[in-house]
Amino acid sequence: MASSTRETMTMTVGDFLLRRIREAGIGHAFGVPGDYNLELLQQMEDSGTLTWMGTCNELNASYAADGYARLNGMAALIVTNAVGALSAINGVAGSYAEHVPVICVCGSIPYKSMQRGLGMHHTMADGTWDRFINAYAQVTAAQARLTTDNAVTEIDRLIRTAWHEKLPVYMELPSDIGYLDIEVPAAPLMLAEPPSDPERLRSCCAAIVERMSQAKSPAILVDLDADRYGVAREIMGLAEKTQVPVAVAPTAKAVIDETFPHYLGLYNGKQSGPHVQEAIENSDCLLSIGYRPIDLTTGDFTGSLPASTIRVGGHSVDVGEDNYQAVTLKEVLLGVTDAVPQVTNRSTRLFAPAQAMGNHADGSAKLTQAAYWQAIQGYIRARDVLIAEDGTSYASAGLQLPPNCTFVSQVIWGSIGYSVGSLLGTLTAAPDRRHLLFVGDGSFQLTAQELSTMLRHDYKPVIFLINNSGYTIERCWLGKTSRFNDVANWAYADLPKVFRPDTTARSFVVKTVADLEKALSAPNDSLIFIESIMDPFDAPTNVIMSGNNGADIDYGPRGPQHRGNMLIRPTM
Ligand SMILES: Cc1ncc(C[n+]2csc(CCOP(=O)(O)OP(=O)(O)O)c2C)c(N)n1
Ligand SMILES: [Mg+2]
Repeated sequence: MASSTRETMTMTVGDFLLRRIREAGIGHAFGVPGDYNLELLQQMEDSGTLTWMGTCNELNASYAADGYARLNGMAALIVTNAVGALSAINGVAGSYAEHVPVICVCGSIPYKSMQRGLGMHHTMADGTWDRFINAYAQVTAAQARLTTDNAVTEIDRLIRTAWHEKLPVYMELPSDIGYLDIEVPAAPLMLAEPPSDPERLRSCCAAIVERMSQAKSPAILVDLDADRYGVAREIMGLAEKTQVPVAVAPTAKAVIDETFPHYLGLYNGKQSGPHVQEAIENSDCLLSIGYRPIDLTTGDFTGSLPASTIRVGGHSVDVGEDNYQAVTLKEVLLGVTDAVPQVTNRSTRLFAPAQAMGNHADGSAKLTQAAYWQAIQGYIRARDVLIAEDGTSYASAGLQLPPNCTFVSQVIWGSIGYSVGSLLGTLTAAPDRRHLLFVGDGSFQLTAQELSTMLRHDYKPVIFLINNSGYTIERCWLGKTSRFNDVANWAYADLPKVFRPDTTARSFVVKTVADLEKALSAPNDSLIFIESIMDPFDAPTNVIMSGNNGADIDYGPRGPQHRGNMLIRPTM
């Protein structure tokens, strides 16, 4: 029987919180237990509301939650007071930068201790309790300390804020109230965009349609909000009807199907293909969706959008002097598509699709970055989930992806080690898809333990690890031969066996093209770990260029990069 919205029921604070998280479409929670959250974890285990995904540390849990949310829409992270919360804060800040809605629940010190001023462990022992919620105020969209009185309103407010803003939120659950009964709504949480203001929507769509209909060279530029607000299909519908080319920022790779006939490619200032830069920067009607330029997505500030760009955000639009509030991204796209005249005579395919990869020369030759990416291009299948780490592994952004692939990377926040934790999250969110991780030795060392959690759950990703004896991307920036860019050499491919002695994982150490081809032919019936040995000074040209430019931006004209042989330079 459908319950009216007024009906209430009795439930504990903790059970209600878990119920609401489940109703938000989240099936798992990542984190590490601690005495201040154990009672909540016990409620989770007793009720079976969520599946617990214990991780080796909270930083990895925060990355896993981020990866999970990118595929699932939202995620939950459960940590303990201060020590857990602060370990997770880097990952949560990354979720903020990258617009990923993660609900962080921190089991905190009991109210009794706050009221009596008792010194507690996991605090500064000075009777304070506000420091960590204040720290989280810097990196989340909303925060609350739950009470039996505010739990019903605050839990819903925070979950709705995360969903609506596509940003993380933080709530503290003092450990002595989680099992107290409160009256809660019987009706489930409904997450839905409020409809746009009808007049603003009409006027906004009319203004965009007018501009588009008059334009000679309209184009669309897509950033990651298109993914977070789930409007890729609507964008492609508009592009199809108007035959308008669509480029994506590096932060939105694969959000638009790369085989879509109107797909142009990645827009990254001067580092874009010339046809992409031309189509975007000289467009007389550019529609940008959630665009947020930074150094790494503008070819180091070598590109700029036309002044007349129409800027469409999640809930507002700028067209020339006019600003439209209370218009949702999806309704704007649908409204424009509906009203805009159909176009049939614009040239449809604006660039030649990539050539099929030919056979490279000598199978016994030492593996190079060029040969590596060429071989991997042939390995990618439709529906793969690719997770790309910072470093030379980010060259995976240059792969041409077949339909329905997902590309996960932390282009803006760029915290190395992210990809390994994130992979645990993507695997958990989409267990029926194939997941490929591209990571370097240096980055892997930050979060390597999470491989054990993947093996524990019998996950079967393919892990491509480049062992180039250190931080090659940093050598392109500064310190080509400096000791600070070296790392310890691990037996990476042996780790599955270390982390799970009875593992059936297939491990390969690859030194030549032929070795790599053999590893790539292994069946995907188990975790595959491919460690590729490469030269420390071998890097894709765009990684080298980006590092060289980055050094000039970071250190200026008097910087040490100008001394001889201080950084890897392109070999022309
Ligand atoms: C948490 C964090 N610490 C430091 C950095 C700086 N950093 C960016 S890339 C990188 C090196 C990556 O090395 P590796 O993963 O081995 O990649 P490759 O050698 O293939 O370039 C470092 C140290 C960072 N981005 N994040
Ligand atoms: Mg490396």
